[in-house]
Amino acid sequence: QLMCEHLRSAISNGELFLVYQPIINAQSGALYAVEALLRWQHEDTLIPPDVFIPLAERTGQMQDIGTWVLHRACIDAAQWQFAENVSVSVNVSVIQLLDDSFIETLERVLSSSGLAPEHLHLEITESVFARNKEKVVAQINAIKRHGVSVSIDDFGTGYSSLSQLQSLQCDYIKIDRSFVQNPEEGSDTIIRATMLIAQEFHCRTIAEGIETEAQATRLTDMGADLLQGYLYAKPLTNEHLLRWYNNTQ
Ligand code: G
Ligand code: G
Ligand code: MN
Ligand code: NA
Repeated sequence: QLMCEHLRSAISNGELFLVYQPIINAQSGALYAVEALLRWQHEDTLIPPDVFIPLAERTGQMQDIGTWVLHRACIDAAQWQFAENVSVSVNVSVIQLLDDSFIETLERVLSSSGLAPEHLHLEITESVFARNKEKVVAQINAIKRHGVSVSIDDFGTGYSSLSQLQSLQCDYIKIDRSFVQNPEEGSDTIIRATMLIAQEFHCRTIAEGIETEAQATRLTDMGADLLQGYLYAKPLTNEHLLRWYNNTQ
């Protein structure tokens, strides 16, 4: 309860900030996009998003926080000058996605930041399809009409059936790090099946949680288009992202 009240003042107290994790082209090694990840610095404690995002969702704070994230990420991305054509990928909670004002918020954020819509990707976890499927598909279509791309996050861990994917028209499928980091035969099968699904629906694939060269090679050989993980970079502040770019690219 106390934490819930503290979270209510986190935006106005300037306690929220974003870090950015590079997403790399598997073939060229070039920076392709960055994923924005939210952090909450409350007094001396850095509270992880797995803790406060569910709290925000339960206590009616997710819309405000989600709008803050979208706005901050688009403003930062619009000002990046270290590379052209680098997109920002923002996680969107199902609470935001199902909100009737979400598309208006998206339009407002795009126009006030000046970010080109093709440089914004929205990450939606696969489990959203367990909820109000028609509404989810309608919202995704509206997002795409605005020229913004859609990624399905944590793929393989949720509830999508193939028929749901068909009505969905996503641009990217993110292969969950549990499959990337688990070299058992079962995860190989799931990754191969995911590659076939992606090909069939014209989605590009992003392998998450790449920590070793062996994982990078395995996923690239299996057909991953893009790679993300500690091997390339941990999530970085905006300032450190620029430094990382200058040192590595
Ligand atoms: O960055 P980290 O690995 O600690 O993130 C943990 C979880 O929190 C991930 O599932 C990630 O998708 C989620 N998360 C991080 N930032 C955001 C955000 O801005 N919005 C939403 N909805 N989820 C986020
Ligand atoms: O659910 P989502 O994919 O949005 O969550 C991304 C989370 O994964 C972030 O919290 C990020 O910090 C974490 N992450 C990113 N790269 C790696 C990695 O290489 N290894 C591990 N263990 N976690 C990672
Ligand atoms: Mn994500
Ligand atoms: Na994920």
